[in-house]
Amino acid sequence: MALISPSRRLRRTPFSDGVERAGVKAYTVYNRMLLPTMFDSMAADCAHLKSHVQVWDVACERQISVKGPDANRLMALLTPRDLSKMADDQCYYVPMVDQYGGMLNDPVAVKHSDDHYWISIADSDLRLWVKGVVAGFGLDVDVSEPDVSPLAVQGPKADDLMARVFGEDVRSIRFFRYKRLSFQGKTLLVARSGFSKQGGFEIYVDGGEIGMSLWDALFAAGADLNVRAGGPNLIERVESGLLSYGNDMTDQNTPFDCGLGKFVSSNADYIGRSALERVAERGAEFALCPIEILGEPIGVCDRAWPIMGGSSKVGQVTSAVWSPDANCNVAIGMVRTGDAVASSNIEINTHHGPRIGQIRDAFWK
Ligand code: THG
Repeated sequence: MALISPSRRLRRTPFSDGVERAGVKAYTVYNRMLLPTMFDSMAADCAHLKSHVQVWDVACERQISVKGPDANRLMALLTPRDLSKMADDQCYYVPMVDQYGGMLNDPVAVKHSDDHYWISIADSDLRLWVKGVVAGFGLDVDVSEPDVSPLAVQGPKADDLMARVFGEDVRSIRFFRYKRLSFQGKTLLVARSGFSKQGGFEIYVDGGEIGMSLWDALFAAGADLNVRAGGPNLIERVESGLLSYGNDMTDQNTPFDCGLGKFVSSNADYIGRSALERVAERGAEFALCPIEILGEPIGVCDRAWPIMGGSSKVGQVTSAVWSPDANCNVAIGMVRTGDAVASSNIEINTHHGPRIGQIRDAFWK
């Protein structure tokens, strides 16, 4: 593929200078912002992530701030997940659906208080939907995109690196909880979360001006930990079964299709509830599955690859990559549940040519 033309519409981040200095090799575009995806090779970045610590510019995980007396009511309308027990220092993975039960986004919600949340969004224009819901229901909530840019610190040495910059307090942050910790006189929200299964933190950098001093401080403190710049890694993500909105699911899928049924509460009262109740009754149409693609390392999956069961299409592969650790091509695909394909071989019409695939019952560990 040719290069992407830079322009003002394609937003830089507070960390872009550091990312460039670290020798970024590839970007993708996410929420109209640059998202670095590769620094060495995909495989080398993945191996490094699994044994050391990386700093990721994930500023493109933009925050939608919802603030006002009706914030709790708004959040409850937006997601089928029950938020009634969510604490003021907690983050929740929250699928969001439209009135038909179709997935609009799969953000992380960060609760400040009953009248203030951040919605840390995946790649879709969720803010417009949120504003529409506020208008339609006549809610007293202010919706904005603040200047808040997440910087992730991921990998097995993340605790050690973070403790050097933010103090020993970081070690006691529990999974999907946060603490407010100070850096150069500013208080930043630091959560134990992130888009990898290697462990780590996300720092919500409030105010772009301090972005580069934080970036530099992390690299200065972590030299002997072999800290490097990184980004969400396709190999690690597919091995771990972390879903990518727009790739693995769209508004044509319900949370049940995506294996996110455990986040659909039967107590909650949200937009799309009756649609999802009907789906729950009759069963999901699709199932998102780990799929092994046999044969040589496969090229990138930049369009849906039809999955054939005999002469009929039974699904599609939406993410695929060679995994050096699994020693096979690992993939994620949506397969029609009515078809008895689970144990048998399937054919995948990749745009690199046809391949045999096997549906697996678990992701690669
Ligand atoms: N961090 C933050 N914002 C984000 C992402 C993130 N916004 C965009 C995108 N990533 C949203 N999607 C996901 C998908 C999975 C997870 C987080 C965000 C995730 N899942 C865990 C899992 O599947 O094991 C935990 C889910 C749970 O049990 O709560 O972490 O990464 N700020």
